[in-house]
Amino acid sequence: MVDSKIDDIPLSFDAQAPEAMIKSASQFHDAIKTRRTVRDFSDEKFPRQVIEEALRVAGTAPSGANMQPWHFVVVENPAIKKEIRLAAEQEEREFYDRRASEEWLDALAPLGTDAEKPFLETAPYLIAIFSKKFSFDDEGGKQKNYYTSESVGIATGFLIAALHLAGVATLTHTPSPMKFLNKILGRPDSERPFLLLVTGYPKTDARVPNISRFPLEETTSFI
Ligand code: IYR
Repeated sequence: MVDSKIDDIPLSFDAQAPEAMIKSASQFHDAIKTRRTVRDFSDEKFPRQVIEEALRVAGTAPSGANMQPWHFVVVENPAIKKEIRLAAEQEEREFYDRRASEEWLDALAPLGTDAEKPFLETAPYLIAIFSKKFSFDDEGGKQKNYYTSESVGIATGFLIAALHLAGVATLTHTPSPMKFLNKILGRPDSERPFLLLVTGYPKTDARVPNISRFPLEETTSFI
């Protein structure tokens, strides 16, 4: 049976004058453009509420049929972080020594990454992001989700932006395959690991590759 339509309510929307719109967009650009992927983390802790609030931001993302097909596991426990590090490094060794093509390794060479992932233990919180292929309704009925990668990708973008604005550095880490996360974190097979977000303060004097972003003209056409 098709559910009946949900009630509608008035939209809460703050319209801005054109100049204010440009200023808001530009202020957000200024705030977000300083985000860099960090690989050297300090072990300094910060309140869990920061993570909670950023996850609330992620939860506002649009999703296919509003199914909100994501699950986040925040890992603070050192023993579990260690388990994740060991499993990730095992996959990464396979990747760097065998699975990765020469072309892929060449593309990674400028970043200087390798199979060692100490940040998985150093950083105070790891956020494992899962995408849910299915959700379950109140009666336990299985419901297929749509556009899960798009939805979870957008939510992850919101999360990274919220953490950055709150002064938290992140690393989007994708050991491949990541199935070990289901086992270590006790998540069901209906959930697929999407990525592992490493969060914390950067180490003092952390350095990042000297890279730049494409200018708008290169990525965008106006017709
Ligand atoms: N997952 C590996 C390899 C890696 C792949 C890409 I694409 C990157 O931008 C960075 C790393 C690793 O984490 O080392």
